[in-house]
Amino acid sequence: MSEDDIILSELADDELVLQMHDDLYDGLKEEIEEATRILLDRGWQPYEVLTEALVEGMRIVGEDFRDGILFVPEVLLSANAMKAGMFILRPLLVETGAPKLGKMVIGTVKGDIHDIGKNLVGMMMEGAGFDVIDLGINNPVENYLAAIEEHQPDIVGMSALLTTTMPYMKVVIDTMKEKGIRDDFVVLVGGAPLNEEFGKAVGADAYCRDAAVAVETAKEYMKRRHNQAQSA
Ligand code: B1M
Repeated sequence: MSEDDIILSELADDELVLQMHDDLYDGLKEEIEEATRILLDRGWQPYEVLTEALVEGMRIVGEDFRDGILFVPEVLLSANAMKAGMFILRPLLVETGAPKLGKMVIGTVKGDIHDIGKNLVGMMMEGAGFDVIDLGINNPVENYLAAIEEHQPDIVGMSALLTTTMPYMKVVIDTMKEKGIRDDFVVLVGGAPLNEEFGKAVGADAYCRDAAVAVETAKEYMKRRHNQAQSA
């Protein structure tokens, strides 16, 4: 060990979080795992570690990716480091013992391989008491239809991170309309380039800015469905 080596466990919380942003930027998986565990041991809530250390770190990566300072191979390493941190947090976020609220099918749309945000939404939804069927990435409309048929979810969730793939959400919703099943499900959409207006334009029930909003929105719609069923 050289004199310059940083001992993560000796850093104060705020320094450690900044160090995690650097380590995520540098794609240092083991350091991210170690620091994630340290923050948890210090009593941080899993959601705080997720948002303040990991998601914020990835936001910084995204800026330099956009500006041509980082390239795909480097960002892939960052993504792997982030996933390693999320892997540690997952059981803590998922196993809350919340009562079952409903079922969601979620996937990233065709042409798009970004899955970190979608995975995060899945975890948070599970933590809130939803059964989640994760279709993974690059899903053509047929995959959504097959999963709808097989699992009969309450909610269909779609994720897109590219301006070139987000219009595909309309393909899925239009196909659901053609088949006469659109109104049987709550359709929620999300992903960095989307906004409220886009969600309305493609015919989704709601656009969800982040995973926490997705959970709140899903709960709200489940409450409405429950009330409708009772008054029918
Ligand atoms: Co990509 N990429 N990428 N990338 N990548 C973006 C999206 C980009 C904005 C970067 C940039 O230029 N600043 C840009 C898109 C530009 C655009 O379309 N206008 C971009 C590009 C261009 C590309 C490639 C085309 C690059 C290339 O090949 N030249 C290529 C495309 C590949 C493809 O999909 N076909 C590509 C590839 C990659 C990697 C493979 C290297 C890697 C993905 C690894 C992986 O996911 N396994 C990657 C990454 C990591 C990013 C950035 C840096 C980070 C994305 C991320 O994970 N964020 C991203 C920059 C950015 O977004 N600022 C970028 C963290 C995550 C927690 O946030 O995904 O937004 P997010 O999810 C949030 C919300 O959006 C929301 O909740 C989540 C949690 O709070 N949400 C939902 C997301 N999905 C939801 C679904 C819901 C509800 C809410 O359903 C109900």
